[in-house]
Amino acid sequence: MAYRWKNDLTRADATPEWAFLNRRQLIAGAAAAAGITALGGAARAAAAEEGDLSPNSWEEITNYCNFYEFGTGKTDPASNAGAMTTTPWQIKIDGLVDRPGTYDLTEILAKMTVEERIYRLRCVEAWSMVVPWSGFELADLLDMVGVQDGARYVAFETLHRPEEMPGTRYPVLDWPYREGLRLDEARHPLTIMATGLYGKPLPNQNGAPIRLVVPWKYGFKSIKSVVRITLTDKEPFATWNQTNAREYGFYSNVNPEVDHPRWSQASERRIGGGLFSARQPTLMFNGYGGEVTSLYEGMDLAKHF
Ligand SMILES: Nc1nc2c(c(=O)[nH]1)N[C@H]1C(S)=C(S)[C@@H](COP(=O)(O)O)O[C@H]1N2
Ligand SMILES: [Mo]
Repeated sequence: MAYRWKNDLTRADATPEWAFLNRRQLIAGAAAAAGITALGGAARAAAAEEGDLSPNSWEEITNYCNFYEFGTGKTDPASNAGAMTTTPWQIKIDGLVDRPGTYDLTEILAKMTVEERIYRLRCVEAWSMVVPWSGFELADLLDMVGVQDGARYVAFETLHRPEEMPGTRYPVLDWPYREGLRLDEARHPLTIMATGLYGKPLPNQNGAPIRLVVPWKYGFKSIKSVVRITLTDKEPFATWNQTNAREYGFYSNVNPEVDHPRWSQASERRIGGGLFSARQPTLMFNGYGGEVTSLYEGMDLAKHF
């Protein structure tokens, strides 16, 4: 696997995961030795910045999840997702593509470049994490199947297997979970299909064996355990958008200036913040504005939220 970081958190470039861990241990050790209150302004600022740069722990990322197919509680996916069979895994790719078909994941992975990306994840519920994914660019998969001229959107579908997914026995959502992106969003180099976490295969509760990750959008756009990808000329069905269009837009770009009807989106609670766990300001496009603002030129982002 190639280790390469691109368009991720500042200063994180080319720094392997274990370097973060070591640096965090060093800071924790220094704080303990000096006594918390002895932390000067500079050290505190450095530690706060470190907090922003450090990925959340494996335990945090794999135990605090949203995956309603396994229940609506944050720890339900960790408890229940073990029942999901993920091998073999096939993805049906259809619609406006030159080479539609049902592809084995192993066949896809043989052709993709898997690399590590440390991304912020901002849930629409106003909590956030930093996650060291491994995955490949969705654009490469789209090139593999050949996108036809008329295609404007990409639709995604999660596995729907009630016998392994207890949450889908209840009409909480209109199963299967579905999501969609505009084609230019899907082709953006920040958009990946993730297959791993901390260099290990993706745990079931995080969307094994393959899930979408779109770091500048609210977490629910990053659909898990994908079994179908369809190229279309129309805006596709998106589960949360269809469930409540007033509260969840099709775009759902992270935007601190557009509040959810029931809560503010101006700040977020970083999971596992510990000592420095004060709410932190939410960044426009989750901090990826430099890369993605141009995708939305001329659009009213309060209207197309
Ligand atoms: N199929 C499916 N995908 C899903 C969800 C879900 O319930 N079902 N939850 C979404 C939400 S709300 C978030 S915040 C992220 C959470 O990803 P994580 O649990 O790996 O952190 O997954 C998204 N993908
Ligand atoms: Mo979410």
